[in-house]
Amino acid sequence: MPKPHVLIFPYPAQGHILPLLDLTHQLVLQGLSITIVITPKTLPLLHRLLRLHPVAVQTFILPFPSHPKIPPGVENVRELGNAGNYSMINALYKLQDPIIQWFKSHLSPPVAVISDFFLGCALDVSRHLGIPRIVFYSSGAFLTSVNNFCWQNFKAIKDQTVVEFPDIPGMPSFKEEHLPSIFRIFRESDPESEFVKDSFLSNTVSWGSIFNSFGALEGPYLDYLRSTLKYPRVFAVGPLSLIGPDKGGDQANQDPEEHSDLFNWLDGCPDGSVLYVCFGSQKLLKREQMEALASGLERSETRFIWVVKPGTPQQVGEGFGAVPDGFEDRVSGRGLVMRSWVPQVTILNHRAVGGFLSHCGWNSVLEGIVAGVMILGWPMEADQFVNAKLLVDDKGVAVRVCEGADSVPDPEELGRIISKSMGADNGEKGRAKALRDEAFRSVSQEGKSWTELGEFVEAITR
Ligand code: BUP
Repeated sequence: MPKPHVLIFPYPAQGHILPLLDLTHQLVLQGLSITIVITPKTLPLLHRLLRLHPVAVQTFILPFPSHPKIPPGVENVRELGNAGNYSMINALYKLQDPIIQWFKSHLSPPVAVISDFFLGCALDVSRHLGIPRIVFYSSGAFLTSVNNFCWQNFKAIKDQTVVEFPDIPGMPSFKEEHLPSIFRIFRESDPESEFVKDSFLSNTVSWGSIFNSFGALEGPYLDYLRSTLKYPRVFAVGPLSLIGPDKGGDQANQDPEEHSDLFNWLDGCPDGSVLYVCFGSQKLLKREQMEALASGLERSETRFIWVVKPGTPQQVGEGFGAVPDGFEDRVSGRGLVMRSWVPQVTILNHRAVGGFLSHCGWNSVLEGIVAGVMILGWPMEADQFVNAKLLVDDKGVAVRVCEGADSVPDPEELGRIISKSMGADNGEKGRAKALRDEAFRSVSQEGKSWTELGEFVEAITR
């Protein structure tokens, strides 16, 4: 008998795709055959998965559809910035016709489609084809609860400066500027916005939902979604990096020799003494922020690794990512500035790392949790304020050090917070370790994430 066939439709942002590939790997191990819809420039991200599963995973490569706001040759969000999400969602909607034609001519067509939560348009495809659509959330249930409420009540909350969530048990209120950016842009009456709103609302009426999260992290919010979505089929199967092909996401592509200096240095540091500083793959700090952070790190007298991504020539010209002159000499021996892509997961799991100063992107959040390190949060945009609220106010595994994409922290205060939280055996550190243990328990054979993954596979192949 042929294996049940599932279609996967990812969104072209690295943070969305990598966890979906981790999930795909598991679905193959559980007996499914997979086709991934992909555009040419995104294909390289799939190479490792295709090497591991040359037969069970196929690709359906489609040319990236033209869009007036997306320059030719651009096929991912990184090159467009967060503001490009609307155009990207709109452009990808045009892929539905070739998908429908492909499905109709397939000898063993898919029994279900799993698509990213930014691609609600896949609901139209699935209805047309008479198969279930499952929403894949590379993010969490806390964020989704906030998002769903905002999209469903956008008229009522349109002019509010503080938004309350009376229906969501335990949910704190949010300042308007801390709502997810994808929703906030919507209120600026972009002509593409109606379509994006419909796309997000499609998620609330799809057949089922899969979250890269786990019960011990977001139990009440997962339950809330089970009780409010049209269909209560909500499966929390994370952290997916722990069940992905190499238990560490993209790290397998790294050459261990490439960062030998960094790891030699870490090997010589005492346990838990190093702060790892990284703001994700997209954000570059402006000159004033770089100066304040450098000064804060210097004053903290704490060991650190600071990842500073190289900017474009224009960004460099404008001072983005500029490490202050003399800084590296002054902190020599105590701190490292890294100007290349580093193996974040491996660093976070080194025994010498005791804290993570992060922008609170969901992948970084989960990687920090899995490593059991306390997070020092500086949320800047997108979903990061919401994620930080979950970590700081709900779970107590993080400390907030600054907020906002343009904010410049007070160096003295920053240094004091870093030094205090890294130095003390505080509650955040203990709770972070307990949450790490829960994460590992979830993906063990008796754990909830593992069980829910099995339930999902059974439900779509029944
Ligand atoms: Br920079 C950097 N090494 O040097 P988030 C990042 N990463 O492994 P973002 C490295 O990129 P979105 C580096 O481990 C994490 O998996 C890191 O994802 C990895 O933030 C990922 O945290 C960063 O979700 O993505 O990049 O802002 O906007 O999609 O959330």
